[in-house]
Amino acid sequence: MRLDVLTIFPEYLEPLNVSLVGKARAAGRLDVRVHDLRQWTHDRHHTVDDTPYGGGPGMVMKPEPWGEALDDITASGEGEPVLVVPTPSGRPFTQELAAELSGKPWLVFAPARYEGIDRRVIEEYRGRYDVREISIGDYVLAGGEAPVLVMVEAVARLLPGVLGNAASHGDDSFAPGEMADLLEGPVYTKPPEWRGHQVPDVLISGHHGRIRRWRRDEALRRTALHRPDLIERCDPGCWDRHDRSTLAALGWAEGPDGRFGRTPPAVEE
Ligand code: 6GU
Repeated sequence: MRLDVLTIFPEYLEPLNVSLVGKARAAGRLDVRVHDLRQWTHDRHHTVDDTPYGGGPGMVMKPEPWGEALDDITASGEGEPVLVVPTPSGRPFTQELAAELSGKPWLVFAPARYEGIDRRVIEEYRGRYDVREISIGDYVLAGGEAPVLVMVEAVARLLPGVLGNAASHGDDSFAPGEMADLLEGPVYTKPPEWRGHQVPDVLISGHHGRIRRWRRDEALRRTALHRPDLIERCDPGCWDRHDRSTLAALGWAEGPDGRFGRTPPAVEE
């Protein structure tokens, strides 16, 4: 997979040389190219921003450097890239979207600073490429570089051969499978006792069926506590009999449609 990142802070992308992504690059599975947007400016001050039309606070990134840079970068490869524009007003980045992007041969990231990029840049490339405006969560960052790091890590670990053990992402929170739609529960390693804290007996029991059940119960408890919206959103097919009794014991009420809710369903008069 080829990844290009176009930014005014190339040094912000240094973490792409480290750990999982760094190793994927070294192994030749990822071709990452970071570009300094200011290379595509022509004035002495390498200006990339200007005041907003219509007034208001902050500055807006000028269209010309982005246009010239994106034209050069996209002309330098084969086929059409997916253009990823990180923005808090984009659609949410999810595991599903990470998986979709991991199947693309070429991603070009365009992280902005200031109040964002002149809208005409998105309009221009919408006509030519698959353009995705993506947000990594409901909070506001000062620029799109940290979101690029987040998205690249989520995508890179899904590439074949990047994560050492293929089973490692099977039980990820948000990955499909037996634990689909549940957060991951706690994990333990040796020693069996540490500062008076014990590893749960069931994990040492060797009863694989009971271990799986316990892990699922823990995942359910944690999801109910931290992400009740995920429990409510699950269709009735998510839950087996044991899950239903676990949820009931956690104070959840089963509605007539088999979905669970935090409060008892309203009763018809
Ligand atoms: Cl992608 N960019 C910025 N600046 N802030 C964000 C974001 C992106 N996602 C959440 N907050």
